[in-house]
This record gives sequence, structure tokens and C-alpha cells, in this order.
Amino acid sequence: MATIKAEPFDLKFDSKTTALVIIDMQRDFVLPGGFGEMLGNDTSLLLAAVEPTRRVLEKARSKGMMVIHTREGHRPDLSDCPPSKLTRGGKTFIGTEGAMGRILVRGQQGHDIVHQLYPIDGEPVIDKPGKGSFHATDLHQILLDRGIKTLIVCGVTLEVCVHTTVREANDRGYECVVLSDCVASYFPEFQRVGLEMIKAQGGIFGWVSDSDKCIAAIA
Ligand code: TIU
Repeated sequence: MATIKAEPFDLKFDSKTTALVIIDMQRDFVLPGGFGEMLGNDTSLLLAAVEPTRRVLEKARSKGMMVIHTREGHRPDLSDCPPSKLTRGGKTFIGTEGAMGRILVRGQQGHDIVHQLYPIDGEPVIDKPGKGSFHATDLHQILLDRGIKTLIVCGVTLEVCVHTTVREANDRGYECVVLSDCVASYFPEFQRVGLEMIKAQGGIFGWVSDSDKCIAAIA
């Protein structure tokens, strides 16, 4: 068993039953010209999470830990995109042509994961139509089959897909540790309160740690 220094208290975990889950580190969110920027956001805040995540990923791989990647996106015919998600304030972004191909459409350049964190053979990639990684995917089955109990969570954005996924995971019985410098929001205030929400009330739906503490724990 290993122990990760975390808030609101340190957490014991077994690296054999722990997965590193990297959520939606896609060009469409972290680079200019994608979905994030189309929504009016400054994507540079998200890029800051890539390097700490890369260091955690490198360590997790070197220790043979399970690594899972997720991508938010849709079929080219958008048949899996609810109309309520398709338009925002009367405007349509998803499926339209952007600088990196069609926005949030599977198979397009913008939909794929940034090169620094690119999946390698044996690492499952979960393509999800929603914000949560468990909704309409086989993630729970994959985790159950490997006996996974603990999730170390990185990715973007904190208050949207990371929160939704961690809440879903908590309800399914997983212990989730979110690494503060490996997650990011377009809004600094949401980054602060998003982390606070997870660890408040005795860790109401998870723990918060960081990349250095995680690397020290899995070393
Ligand atoms: N817009 C925003 O903050 N996030 C998303 O649309 N998806 C994810 O968080 N991945």
C-alpha cells in the first residue's frame, strides 16, 4: 500500500487497484481554434495543466499503473449529440468547421489528445458523448474488470468534465484523488472553488492532492 498526501486527509491506495484517469486533454479544449476558444474562453489557462500531467503519466507508466484517457465528442452525423447540447445561445459550434477540423467530432484533429499526453498501446481511450466519463460508455466495466478501486484524476475542465466524472465515480464507489495542478478551468475562480468543493465536508466526493505528491506516492 502507498499513501498520497492529500486534503482533507492522506489516502492509502494500492497501485495495482488504482488507475490514472486523464480527462479530455483534447486540442479542442486546450489549444486556440477549438471548442473552448469558440465558446469565448482563453485556452492558455488549460495548457498549464499539460506538463504536470505528463510527469504524472510518465511515472504511472513506469510503475505499470493502469492509465485511461477520455475524449468528449460525437459521431460525424451528430446522432449522439442531444439538441440541447448542440446550440448555445442560438449558436451552433459542435460539428461546425474549425481550425482543427469539425468541432468535437470523432476522428478530427481537434478532437484528439494533445501529443504530450498521447495514449500508448494498452491504454484504453473512452470516447464519451457527455461531460461525465461514465455516461453512455464502458468505463465502469473496464474498471471493474481490472479490480480498480481508486482513481487519480487529471484533465479539463475542472468544473465541467472533471467534476461530473468524479461525482459519477464517487457514486459508483471509487475513491477519487484530483491533482490540483493537473486540472484546469477557463475561470481562475472556478479552479479555486472547484477544488474546494471536492474536499469540503471531510472529502464529500473526493480528495485533492498535486502532481509532486502523487509522483512521490507512486514512486
Ligand atoms: N466548456 C467546458 O468548460 N468544458 C467542456 O465543454 N468539456 C469538458 O470539460 N471536457
